[in-house]
Amino acid sequence: MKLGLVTSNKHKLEEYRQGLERLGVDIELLKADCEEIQTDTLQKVVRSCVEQLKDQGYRNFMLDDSGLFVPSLNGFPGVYSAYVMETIGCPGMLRLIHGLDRKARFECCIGVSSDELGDFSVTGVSPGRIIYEERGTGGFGYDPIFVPDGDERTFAQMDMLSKNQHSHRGKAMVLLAAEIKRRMGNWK
Ligand code: ITT
Repeated sequence: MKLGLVTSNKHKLEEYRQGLERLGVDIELLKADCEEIQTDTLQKVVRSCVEQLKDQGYRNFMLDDSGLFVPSLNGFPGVYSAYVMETIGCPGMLRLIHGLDRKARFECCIGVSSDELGDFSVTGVSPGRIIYEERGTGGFGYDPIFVPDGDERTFAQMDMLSKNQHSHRGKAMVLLAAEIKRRMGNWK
């Protein structure tokens, strides 16, 4: 099965290829644009993008919207994670959380629109904490400051296979594979 991945982020493309190709899903980059609406959940952003792309005539594609949610900041940056990364980055996040509880979670909502499978979305969550300084050089975005529960390494200190085993995106891919199987009956 082939799905186009709509993203401007080459790291996401690599993570999806690593996670999904061994499950029999071929991922190719699909260059398309949707306007990310300002709303309160990743799921609403994803639904809106899927609809916009379908209106533009695209078919058989997937995309994700992801974010870092910090309960002691009332869930911020959450749906504003891209803006916060562009403006203050990891150093700014470390300043924002200074003196507060460091519990955090990453969420990844994947939206799919497929002739064979129909339209659906799945959401993966990775609970963890924000550490005190940046560690590691791998990955992207908030990876150097986030340690998932059950590990001592940041995502930026993991290879892609380990990140996919712990991450919000990796967990969303497991749910995606289960949903594909459910919708296709005989799909391995
Ligand atoms: P798209 O073109 O796919 O939207 P993006 O990088 O803008 O690429 P998101 O909107 O999903 O992706 O991500 C919102 C922010 O959260 C952005 O600053 C990312 O760098 C960050 N982010 C998303 N996934 C992440 C991950 O796995 N590890 C670290 N940071 C991540």
